[in-house]
Amino acid sequence: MDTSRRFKKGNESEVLIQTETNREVLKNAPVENIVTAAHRVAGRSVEPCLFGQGGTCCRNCNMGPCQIIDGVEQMIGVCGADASTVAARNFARIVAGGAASHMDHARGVVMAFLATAKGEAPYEIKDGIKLRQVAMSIGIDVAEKSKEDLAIEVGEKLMAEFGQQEGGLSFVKRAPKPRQELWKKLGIGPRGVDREITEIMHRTHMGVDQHYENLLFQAARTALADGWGASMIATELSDVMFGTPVPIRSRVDIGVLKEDEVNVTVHGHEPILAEALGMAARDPEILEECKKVGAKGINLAGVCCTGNEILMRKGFPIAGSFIQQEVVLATGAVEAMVVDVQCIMQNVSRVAEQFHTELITTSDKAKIPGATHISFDEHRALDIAKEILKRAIKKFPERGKHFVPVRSMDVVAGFSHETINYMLGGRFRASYKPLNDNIINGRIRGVAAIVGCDNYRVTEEMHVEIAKELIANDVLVLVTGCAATSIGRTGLLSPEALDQAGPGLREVLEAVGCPPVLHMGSCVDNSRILIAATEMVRTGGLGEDIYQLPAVGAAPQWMSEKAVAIGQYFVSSGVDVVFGPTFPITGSKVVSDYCFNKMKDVYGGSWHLAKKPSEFVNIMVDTINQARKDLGIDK
Ligand code: XCC
Ligand code: SF4
Repeated sequence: MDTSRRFKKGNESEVLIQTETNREVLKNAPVENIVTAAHRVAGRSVEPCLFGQGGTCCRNCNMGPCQIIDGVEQMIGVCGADASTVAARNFARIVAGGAASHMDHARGVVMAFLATAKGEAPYEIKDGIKLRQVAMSIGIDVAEKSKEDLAIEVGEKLMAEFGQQEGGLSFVKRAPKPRQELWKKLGIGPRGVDREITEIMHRTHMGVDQHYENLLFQAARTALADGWGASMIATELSDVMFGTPVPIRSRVDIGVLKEDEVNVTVHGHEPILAEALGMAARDPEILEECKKVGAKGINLAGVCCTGNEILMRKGFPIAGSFIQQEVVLATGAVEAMVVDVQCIMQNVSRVAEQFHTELITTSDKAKIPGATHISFDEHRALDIAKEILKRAIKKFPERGKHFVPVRSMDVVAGFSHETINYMLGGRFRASYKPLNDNIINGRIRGVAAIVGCDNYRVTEEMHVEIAKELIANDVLVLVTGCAATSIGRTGLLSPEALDQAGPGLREVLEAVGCPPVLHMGSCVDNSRILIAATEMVRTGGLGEDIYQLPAVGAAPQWMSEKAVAIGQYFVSSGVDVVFGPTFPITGSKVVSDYCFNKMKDVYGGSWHLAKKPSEFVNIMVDTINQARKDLGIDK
């Protein structure tokens, strides 16, 4: 909804704050004049630039910036670039930005994994079974190898794929055979994790690749290097190191902050720092320090995807999603916000300054003025985590007036692909067969993933409305990222919400005690959905390739470049994906037609654009119905 457009500068009464909890906190915050992104959206006197929004502003060289108007001859670029070239170039760079984030995240995970396997970091190889499965899936002989030796071999093999120049990525070989053949035929099999990004930056430089389709193929190749490469590496090795998620109860929303404990929020993405903080929070030395200041302990709560990582694996609560990061601090009850990388708004620093809260940056890649920087190194993870917590403990006596809302909601998270396999497949024979059977017999119509960010420019609770409609229509809903948190706030991640599901879905899930919406983790964990989809294909009865599955994805409030990279790897894997309310190629008719229609012929799945929840639901349900019809299972 474009409500943001109506706001005049400084008209505070028209600031639309999203979520009940955010409104409650900001109304009762102990400090007046807390400014959040919602206020800045309202206060902007200029509307978003239409060229930027539609993807037709080019500033790739200094003859520009050139604003292109599709179809107007005098409004092509100085170099002659037309709307399709500029939109495709910009789109490719968005994918590159998003994919690079996941690649660097994955690199960090592999480095910590190797340090762990060598006994140089305070973590352990928790899931030996998954380690063996991962090793075998990438062609490593597991016989007679110690857990540590095997882990070193796996870590080194995957690490080498970052800088690899030729050949394919190991995990790509997990995809259904016809899919791999299609990628080969199209020439878009990723050659190395990092190489594809460099090539996008090169090809989008002034005067290089000027064919939109060729550019979009490279964007697809880079996205695949993310989904079937970086993100999958991050998820799989994090599971091996920190434990594969199993169903776990916890709570989400700002009310998880505690009156009598030192509140430490951990915000960003990489699980490595958060896991160390989790370990340190239980350390006797730290608990002793807490006692000295009159606190009962450390309350570690997540924000954004770090939250999803430690919720899934350890059951730590989530204090807030992306649109709650400033508001969490506005309670005045947070001693420290510890951040690593991605999705951290610079303004958290200003809000922290209004309280006793210390903002601590930990990645040398991500510093913020006003924050304390403590460089994190996995080799000394526990010592650093303790140092951070001690600083937070020192702040506890300084906590002044504060307001913690009572709001928080029960959730059950931890639906890794292994868990789904096990829960829906039965205790004795884990398999996707029962899920496939229930899709074939129509109790479950299909599967829909709602992923990605929440966003200050979208004021409707899109995720929630879409999820409710889908489960009522017997569609199994999978969620990740901030979409998962925002849906969690409304109770849909709890088995009690099953009464909102349609009769078929309800019958299947009630029998196994699952909630109607399954939390599959953080944004890199979208790779779990790729594996689950592949398993459904392999199990049989639903076609030979992913594009045939009655499955669909959506990111209705996307904000970050990562969401676009994720969307593109789903599309290139054969899944129809719905984004909105805007999409950064609409300034070019040719590229729009290519992404929204022709990609369907190329990949079996394409992009779709929707604005309202009902439009999302219609496209998603139609996609599922069409797939059922094509499979001949629609009775
Ligand atoms: Fe960031 Fe991942 Fe988006 Fe949330 S969903 S706003 S990317 S934290 Ni990933
Ligand atoms: Fe303009 Fe072409 Fe330079 Fe882009 S590359 S800024 S379209 S002249």
